[in-house]
Amino acid sequence: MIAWNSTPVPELDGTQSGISLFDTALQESALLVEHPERSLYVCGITPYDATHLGHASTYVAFDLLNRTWRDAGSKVSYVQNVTDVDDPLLERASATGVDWRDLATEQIALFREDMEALNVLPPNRYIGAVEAIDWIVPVVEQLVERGLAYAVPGEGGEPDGDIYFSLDAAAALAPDDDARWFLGQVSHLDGDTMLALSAERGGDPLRPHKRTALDPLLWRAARPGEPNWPGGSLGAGRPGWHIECAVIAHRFLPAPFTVQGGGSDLVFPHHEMSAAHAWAAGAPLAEHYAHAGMVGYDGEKMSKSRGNLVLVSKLRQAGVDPAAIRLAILAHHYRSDWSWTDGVLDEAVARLAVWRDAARHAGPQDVTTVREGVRRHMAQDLDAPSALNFIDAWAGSLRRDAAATDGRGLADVVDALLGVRL
Ligand code: 5CA
Ligand code: ZN
Repeated sequence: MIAWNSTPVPELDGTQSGISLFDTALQESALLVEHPERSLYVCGITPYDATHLGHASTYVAFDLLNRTWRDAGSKVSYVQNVTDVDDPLLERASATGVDWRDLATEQIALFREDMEALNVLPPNRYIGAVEAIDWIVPVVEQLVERGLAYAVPGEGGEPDGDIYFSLDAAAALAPDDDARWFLGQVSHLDGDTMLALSAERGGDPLRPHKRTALDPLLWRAARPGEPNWPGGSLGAGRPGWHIECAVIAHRFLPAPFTVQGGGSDLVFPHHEMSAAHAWAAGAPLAEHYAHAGMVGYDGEKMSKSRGNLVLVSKLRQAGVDPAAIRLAILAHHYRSDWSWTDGVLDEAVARLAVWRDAARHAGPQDVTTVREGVRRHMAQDLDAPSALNFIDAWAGSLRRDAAATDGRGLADVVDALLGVRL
């Protein structure tokens, strides 16, 4: 699948160093060891709805990590998926009477435009679930052969042959291996919370005949009216959600890769189960797990059913400068949960105007001061709000009689490190 266009990142003097990042699995900030190569997998969209501010905020968060690594001189391999076949997409398509493929194609196109407008650097590989089916099937077949996955009989008119992953079998693999996976490794949740979240987020803990309630689906046998693909010894069907990301990540990135990213709604079950699948299939998933906070609207969860989605494409159509949208997102720490309001956008518009004006009066010393100040804050768990405050303070104390410049030096710093175009 084609990603979106990349805008060249301005080259800056000096380098970033000593980057720390909060790791969900470790439950504390981890100092990332210096390395010339970094690898990142961020869970992509399920394309049944246009990009809302929550999605945008998650991709901007990991774009900051990408930019910070590049600023440290590392080469970054970045992979993102698109869940272009899954229950929510099929349900939305049939509810609105459109072909699921057309719905996905339309929403992916809009997402690309939104990402480009927000100056989010594209992944090196942008891979759809449908494209990945031929790679997923042999992995699931191998799990079945090794007794790590099993078929569940259908009931009440459902077909036989849905394949589930055995969490108990995976947890029992190589118990002496320090890098082994165990349930709760990523999320650290208790059993009741896991059961509740599994039911809420695409799992089926109540399905009869599973070995344990949390066992996730690896392969869904073909049903009438649902798309399906050949599955070799599994029979026709389509892949489960967690195996999609585990297989795509390991096909294109080292095992383990540096950071698995996504919104905090993916900690459990998605990243817990992807980590389990990867481990059972042969290698740990990621060295670190990082999660962006959830964005709501005026204090409520942003959701289609509440009718309160703030769409990036709608804001752009209304003439809002995408740099202001990005700046509004950056005013909140990537790990915090926050709410979009009109006030948040107004503040960002005002801040952008102040910065643009100040940039034209920035001399070489100002460029160095801002570059090093922003670098210092970004190295500490991508602390963009503090970086923004630092630039505000610099702009506020700038001598207005300073000779005017073309503003590029300062604009390059803000673009390279924060992705905001002045
Ligand atoms: N396709 C799967 C991931 S493999 C998926 O979760 N798709 S999604 O379209 O629902 O979400 C896309 C990304 O946006 C995910 O990383 C998700 O964690 C993040 N996300 C979804 N809603 C919000 C929100 N309200 N605030 C912040 N991030 C969000
Ligand atoms: Zn994913």
